[in-house]
Amino acid sequence: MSDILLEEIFIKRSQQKKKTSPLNFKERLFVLTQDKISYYDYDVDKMKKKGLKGSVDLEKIKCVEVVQPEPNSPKERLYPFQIIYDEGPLYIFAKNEEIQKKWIHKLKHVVRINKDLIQKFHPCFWVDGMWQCCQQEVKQAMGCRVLETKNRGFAKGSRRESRKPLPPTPEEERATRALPPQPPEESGPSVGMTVIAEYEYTPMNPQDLELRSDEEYTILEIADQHWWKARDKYGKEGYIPSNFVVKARNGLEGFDWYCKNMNRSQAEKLLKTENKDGGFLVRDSSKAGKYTVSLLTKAGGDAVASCRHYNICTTPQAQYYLAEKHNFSSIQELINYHQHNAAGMVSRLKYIVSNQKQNAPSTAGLGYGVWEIDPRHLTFIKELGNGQFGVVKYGKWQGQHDVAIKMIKEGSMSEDDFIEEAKVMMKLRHENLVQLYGVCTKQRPIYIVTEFLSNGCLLSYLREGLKQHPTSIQLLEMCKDVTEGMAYLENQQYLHRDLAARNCLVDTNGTVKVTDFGLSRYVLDDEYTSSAGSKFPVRWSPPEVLLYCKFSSKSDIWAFGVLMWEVYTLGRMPYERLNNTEIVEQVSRGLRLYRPQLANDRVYTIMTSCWIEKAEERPNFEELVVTIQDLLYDLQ
Ligand code: 4IP
Ligand code: ZN
Repeated sequence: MSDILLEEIFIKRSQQKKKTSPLNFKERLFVLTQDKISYYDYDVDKMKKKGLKGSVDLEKIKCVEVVQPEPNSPKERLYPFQIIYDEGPLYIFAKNEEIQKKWIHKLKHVVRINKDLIQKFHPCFWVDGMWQCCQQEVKQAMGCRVLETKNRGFAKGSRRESRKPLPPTPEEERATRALPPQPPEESGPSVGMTVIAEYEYTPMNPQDLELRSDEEYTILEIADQHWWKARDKYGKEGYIPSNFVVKARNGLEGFDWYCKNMNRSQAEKLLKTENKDGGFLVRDSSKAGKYTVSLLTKAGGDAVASCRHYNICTTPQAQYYLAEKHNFSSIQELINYHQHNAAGMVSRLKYIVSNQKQNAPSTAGLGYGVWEIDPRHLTFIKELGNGQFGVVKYGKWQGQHDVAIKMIKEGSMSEDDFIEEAKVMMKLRHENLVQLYGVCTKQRPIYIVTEFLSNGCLLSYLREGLKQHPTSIQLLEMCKDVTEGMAYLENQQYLHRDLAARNCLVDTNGTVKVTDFGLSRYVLDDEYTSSAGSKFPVRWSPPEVLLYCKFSSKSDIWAFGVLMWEVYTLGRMPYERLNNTEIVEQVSRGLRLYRPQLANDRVYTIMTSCWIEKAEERPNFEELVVTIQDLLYDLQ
């Protein structure tokens, strides 16, 4: 018998497998194991499990989701969820929201490797031959709502099956076609769309348009993914960086307290920097589509401040509330109320903390269509260090934009090849990649101009830069940042070839960004490029690279495993006691890095999955993002 993962008494609605089956609700003991969810008759007085009533094989499950309770439900049926499998939905009612969430989360986790997961479900019950949500009358009709969180996941060490939803059966197609058109799903940018500026943008070129934060703009042209042509409210037109604006979507973008894309540890960091009692912000929760209020308190006059995080909960009637049930129909009303009333929280929300204005993201290049930079527009402020290609300096572009400038030592790089490649690199843009702004190629030495990150290189940051002992969430978030940037590169089919903590940088918020991707191809130094060379990253390389120079996205994965080990050892040197020759020999014979003290088993399992001998059995970055996200979710 396999181990019990969860056990709970729930109310279950009869599944009415036959048209004549009664509709009734029975209390059953539910038991979740690795391969089944089973329900039993239960003797309440003796608290004893009796006969097995039914079960569902986990591999048959296609979806697990909440259900909107029916209007006027009795209080024991306020927290329903559904397990959809080939027989239809199995409706189960939890006692409270916490148990409901716990089971849904666990079930989603165990079924995420299933191959028939669906992307659409019915948010309401099937009652009397009709879906209450969409009035469809076919029980098998395709769901009318898209899942908030995508069904994605993977099985470690095994090949992942296709995640695509099954094509609809003819019956499902017929059923959906008879319906009125569905509300449009989340769509990409389009001409004519109205956006709101999240950041100020001062034109860097005559063709650019100034952005004033919180103002609306109309999109006129999307010829380039990073630079859109837009019109402001005065009718002025020009190019804007697409990542400075957001589609008016959840209606929160205009509020100073809303910090989109901010995670828990960044929020804590920002609140602690401001260090004001009652300082707060609203951020996206790690659960998609949800929001969290992060609040700093110096309760009891303590000098040491601490942060509290409150999830914004929703009632079945789509009302919002925080700690106690004071319900509001919008998040802004809820925040407004709690700015005046603590109502269950450690304090009221006294002081808005926002980073929107100070930290605008990087643009793809310095203005539309510009990649050759005039060196006269650069000022050099201080030396940051000495890299593979020579000196790196911190400076300003046009006297105001922070930049890092790599001055390429002559003879260290195959420059013509690199200059060609720079045009491709300029188009790579992701929050977790250090942005290439442009190059100065008309003089020698040539310069590479990139985004500047104030906290420097991740390796030194791990060794000396962390002010306090890092929390497990912080460490994992650093790793997650890297996987997100790398998943983007992987998606663009771009290899890094030298991923390591020394090739990542840390910004003011503690966000980690990957840098120097693909650059190793232009290095003119045999010690660095040949796997037998003294500068070759042997400690970050898998056996197939060490033995046959076979680079692939899976060799980047191996390197990521080593980087993760560097994070969890706070910057130790991998295989400290061995020299390069010994490493080649021992790693090909199966030696692996040990489990760092700060890494628990789940974290170490991720590392070791990156070091599977057979490259094709290692996960890819997108899968790692999901695994790490799940782990983070469990930690919060
Ligand atoms: C039964 O009603 C019970 O509700 C069953 O639940 C249910 O089986 C039957 O549905 C339903 O007819 P009576 O007790 O009035 O006979 P349990 O097995 O927990 O006792 P499910 O399938 O929901 O387990 P049908 O559709 O199987 O008949
Ligand atoms: Zn429906």
